[in-house]
Amino acid sequence: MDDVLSRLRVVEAEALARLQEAVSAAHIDALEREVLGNASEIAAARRGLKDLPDEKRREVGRGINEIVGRLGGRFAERRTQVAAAEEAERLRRERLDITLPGRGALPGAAHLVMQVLEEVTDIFVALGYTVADGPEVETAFYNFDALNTPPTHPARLESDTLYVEHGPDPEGVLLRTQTSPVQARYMEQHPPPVYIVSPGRVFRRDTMDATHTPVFHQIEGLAVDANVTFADLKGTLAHFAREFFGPEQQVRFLPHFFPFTEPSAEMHTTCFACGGSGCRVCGGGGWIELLGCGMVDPNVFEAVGYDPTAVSGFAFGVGLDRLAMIRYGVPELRYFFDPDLRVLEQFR
Ligand code: 2NL
Repeated sequence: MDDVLSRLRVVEAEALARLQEAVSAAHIDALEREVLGNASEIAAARRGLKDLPDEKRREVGRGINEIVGRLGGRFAERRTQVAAAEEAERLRRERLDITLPGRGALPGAAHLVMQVLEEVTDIFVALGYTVADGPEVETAFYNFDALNTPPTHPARLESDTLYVEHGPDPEGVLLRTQTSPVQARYMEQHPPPVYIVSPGRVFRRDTMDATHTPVFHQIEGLAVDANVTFADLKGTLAHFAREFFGPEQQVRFLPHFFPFTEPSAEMHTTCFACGGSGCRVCGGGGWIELLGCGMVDPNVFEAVGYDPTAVSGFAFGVGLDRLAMIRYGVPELRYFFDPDLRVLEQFR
């Protein structure tokens, strides 16, 4: 019966050799079932013990136990090794090289119209003006009535103004067509003196073409104080033209009409491209129309609760999209509303 144990030692040696080759927990489990499970030679030898004489049974039994004990130890050892190797492999596979430079977001930039908006705002802030803000959805009162624009004025037609369905009056609520309502609200809330600019988005019912978009941007300014004169208007707006286009700028004022100012004027400035001799930028005339302006109509002061005999003021409005087009030679207003990076990237 010695041959039982010598056979099992061969089984043990083979099992240990194959255990060395096992490279996964699954391999080891399968090998363990094969070598130590119910169908194994070792299990069969155990079952055969009962047929051996006492003396022999003890000897072979001890031998089997030793073999099974050694194998158990080696299986446990190998399991630890394989688990460590699997963990090392997982760490290698999942390794992140945090020393690689990141992909980094591309630096963005303010839209060109917003750059111009801020630049113009800053020119007036430097003169002591305050920036005022207000709603884009307005009432007809602040957008028109308070600004001396009569109910019959063509600007109020549905063909020109975008109305919002809200409340009983179909023409009571609208998208502001200018930022003047901000200034009317401001005067209502603050006693004079007032020195404010109101930059922002405005809306008109225009079909889009090279020079019209239903959404555009404007900055308006308002100065109200005792004894503000047209001379103050001219000095302030000439300063603006020189700050924005350069110190050599000349300006001229041409009579015009706005409902909210009297007298009213258009301000032109000498062409920054040709200096006034005439070129493609100014259309050959040497002058560029920059803005509309005038002395605040007394009716506007009445509407906001100011005493028109105690104060006077000037106001102006500049189209910012147009200003950006002129200065940067953008041929189409529509480019400003196009997310084309070839346009936007030029103005970082
Ligand atoms: C233009 C003309 C203008 C004003 C806007 C104004 C505001 C108040 C009172 C009086 Cl609260 N006037 N704003 C005055 C004259 C012209 O804008 O062509 N804008 C693009």
